[in-house]
Amino acid sequence: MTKFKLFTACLICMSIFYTPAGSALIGWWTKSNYCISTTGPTNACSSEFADSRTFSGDAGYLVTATAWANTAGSGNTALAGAEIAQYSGGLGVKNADAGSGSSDDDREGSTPEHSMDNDDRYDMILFEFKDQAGANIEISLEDVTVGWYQNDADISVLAYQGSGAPVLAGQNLDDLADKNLSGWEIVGNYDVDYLDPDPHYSNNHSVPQTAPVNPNQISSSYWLIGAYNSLFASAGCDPGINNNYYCNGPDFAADYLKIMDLAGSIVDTPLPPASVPEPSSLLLLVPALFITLRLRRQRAN
Ligand SMILES: [Ca+2]
Ligand SMILES: [Ca+2]
Ligand SMILES: [Ca+2]
Ligand SMILES: [Ca+2]
Repeated sequence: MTKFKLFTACLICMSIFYTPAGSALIGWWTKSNYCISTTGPTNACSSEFADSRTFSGDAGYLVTATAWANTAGSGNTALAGAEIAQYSGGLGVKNADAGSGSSDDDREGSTPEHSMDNDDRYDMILFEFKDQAGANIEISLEDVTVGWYQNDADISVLAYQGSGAPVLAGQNLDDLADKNLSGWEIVGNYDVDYLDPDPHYSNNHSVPQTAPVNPNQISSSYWLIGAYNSLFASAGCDPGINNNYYCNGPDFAADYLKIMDLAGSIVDTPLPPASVPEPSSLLLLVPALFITLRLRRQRAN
């Protein structure tokens, strides 16, 4: 066997034993036929408000959704859990300040504030991604689809980069914008309705609208998506999206929307070492095989 043939054989050997880890685009749908379970007041995958909802995605991957809003404290500066509802157009939020008092979130929980909105409070949904066995998996989020909105559909997206699991209860809303304080990184603010040909801001819109997000391919098991919040505007507008209402604050064009689909790539994970040799180990084998061949030749001579 010549050195060239031996080297070729080693390359073939490496190609057999080492398969580069890849990524696959996975979709999750927050629709009733993908709903697996709920917790809270209702245990049905229906439109009632619940504490959490878990959905299946492609290949059995899971996502659990919980709702949050800045309803804690006298100044509504900190986050508290909210109820999450499921509609044909996607997920909505009813926060804890729903009521008709002067300090309440008026209309919250009824149309259009049965949705995730930024009228009076900032509604948000936390998405936690897991594999089929329930272990966390890291996702690079790529698309967010809104299945229903009224008025406007702008979102703020954050990804958790801290250690352990994030604690949102009592988290100061201002601190969320500071990665050093909260562990949350601002991924960006997106105008989901930017392709909608219907410009009427007061109408209901039920044609799904999808926005590409996360151009820097940040990955996390925990994603926080909220109705647009100017606190997170330091990331700026998404380049190429031109909407006069987008960055002028939510008051002029408040956002009322339901999240229907998410799509993202699963971040590469190392292959099992027991059955698949590390590439570095294979590279070490190459000189070893040359030495073995040379010793055999010397003995033969
Ligand atoms: Ca709401
Ligand atoms: Ca509201
Ligand atoms: Ca918009
Ligand atoms: Ca808006």
